[in-house]
Amino acid sequence: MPDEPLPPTPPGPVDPNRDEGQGSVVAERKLARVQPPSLYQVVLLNDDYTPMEFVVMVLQEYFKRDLETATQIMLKIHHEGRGVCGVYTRDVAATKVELVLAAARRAGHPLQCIMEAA
Ligand code: TYC
Repeated sequence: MPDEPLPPTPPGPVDPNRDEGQGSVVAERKLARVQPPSLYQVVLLNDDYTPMEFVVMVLQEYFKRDLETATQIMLKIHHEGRGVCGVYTRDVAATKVELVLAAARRAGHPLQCIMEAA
């Protein structure tokens, strides 16, 4: 939970360098706030050879789209040249690109899949 507020500091002034005795450890509160991860969209590109059914299957299998949504996205790519399949953190997006390209090559299709900063 990155956005949860830190618990309140203990009451009274605390000198982090005060001598607490031999072997003691003083934990200083740091204002270390994590940034949300960068997001990437995975994009499919149109071509003249990959069958529509294969693209719909890819959208269902690798991007968890239902048949109707997958068909809509495929048709958008077909008509407009490209379409966003989903938005993910960097490693997840890169893995999806690799899996889609591997499946396309195995099936003998020239389908292109890329990722770009969202
Ligand atoms: N244009 C392809 C055809 O007519 C279908 C297609 C759609 C191919 C989307 C790739 O990313 C794609 N068979």
